[in-house]
Amino acid sequence: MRTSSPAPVTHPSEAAYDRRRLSQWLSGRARAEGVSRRTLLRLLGAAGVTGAVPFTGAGPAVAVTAPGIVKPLPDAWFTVRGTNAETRFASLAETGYHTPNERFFVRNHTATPVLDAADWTLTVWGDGLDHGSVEFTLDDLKRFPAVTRSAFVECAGNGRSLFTTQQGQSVSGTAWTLGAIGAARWRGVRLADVLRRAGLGRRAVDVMPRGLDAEYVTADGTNLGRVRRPLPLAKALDDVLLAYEMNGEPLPPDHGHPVRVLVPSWIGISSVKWVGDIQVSAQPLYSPWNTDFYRLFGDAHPAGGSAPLTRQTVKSAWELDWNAGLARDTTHRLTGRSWSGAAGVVRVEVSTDGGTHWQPARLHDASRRGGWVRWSADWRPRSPGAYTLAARATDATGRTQPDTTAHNTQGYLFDAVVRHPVTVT
Ligand SMILES: Nc1nc2c(c(=O)[nH]1)N[C@H]1C(S)=C(S)[C@@H](COP(=O)(O)O)O[C@H]1N2
Ligand SMILES: [Mo]
Repeated sequence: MRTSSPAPVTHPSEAAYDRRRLSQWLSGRARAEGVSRRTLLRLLGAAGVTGAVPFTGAGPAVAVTAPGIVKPLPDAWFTVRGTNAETRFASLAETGYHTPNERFFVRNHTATPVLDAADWTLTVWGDGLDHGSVEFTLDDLKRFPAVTRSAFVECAGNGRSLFTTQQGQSVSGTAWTLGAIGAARWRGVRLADVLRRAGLGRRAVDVMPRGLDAEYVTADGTNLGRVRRPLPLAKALDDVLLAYEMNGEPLPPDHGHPVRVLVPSWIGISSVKWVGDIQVSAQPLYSPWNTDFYRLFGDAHPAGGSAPLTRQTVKSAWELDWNAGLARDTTHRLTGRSWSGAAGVVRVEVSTDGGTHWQPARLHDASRRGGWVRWSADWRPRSPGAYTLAARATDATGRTQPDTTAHNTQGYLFDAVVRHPVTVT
């Protein structure tokens, strides 16, 4: 037997309690007067929490944190926006089709709860079941056939700031540019299989997953309860997963550990993280997330709002910083990505003169619903000055990005062609 210095002894239940206590701190349910945030984050790391998300980047050593996000947020990869972290789209040029877990954007209403998979259970309940509620552990879920699916998760508010910067309109909500999206390989089980095992009844119409993160209190002090949003049964039985792996790793804390809902092609709020229970109802269900939020309100929309939002729109983004500098008389291979929630992207056109002339971009991925397409175009600018790049995608349903998006007060589903400024020197 090899000798080594003795490992520190920690009783397992003590370690579990410490993780739970730290997670309570993360979600604002613990008092820590006199202890710095840095200290507590270090404790989280020591408890094996950030260890699940190894920091392997070429980014700078300085990692920023956002309130309640566990993983490091290096400035080269993220812009912190309140409790959220936006991926810098330009930095995706260094990544392949799938977005590495450590670079994936985070949208948290409150804070990441650090949950122990061994303690976690999923309760399926409600009057849409034939025989009362049923509880599943993670091991129970893993006994169902596993399914792997590649899909993007995109916030409904992705691109929101462009309503203001490009259209001069005011909107409420997090001022994302275009980086509130990432694509990953998700592995898990079909929600349909779990619902059927739980005794799904013929009268069920809606299914509402709910997160285990803290209750969400709005800026004006209204407690909306835990994050939850109903799904129509037809969608729940179609292609929805209960995912426990992301890009081949257990789900990281910030992305829903141990289990999240994954609703391909639909707005991000549908993909409830840290799911703890799912209500199966014989009556339609409502929550703030399908009534006051995630409908289109404003002059261009029905009084009282549109129907609840489901699929994402079509968008394109350049893998370039805003106001990037490019040398003249040099051929630049410019790259970007386009995607749509309705169908795969089949055509991308690009312009280097603000949309006067267009040429087709080369597409580097197959057109696939729920995924994006990487593209490139070569450009050799001849004279210095300010230029406006633009990219316009069309999906297999024929939907093309318009020049402007009709305003809605909460700035959802921006789909207009984005005018991206660059400077040639
Ligand atoms: N429980 C819970 N689930 C959630 C959220 C949340 O705050 N709590 N945010 C939602 C929103 S608005 C989006 S856009 C996606 C973001 O997923 P990500 O943080 O893994 O990128 O998660 C959704 N699921
Ligand atoms: Mo979102």
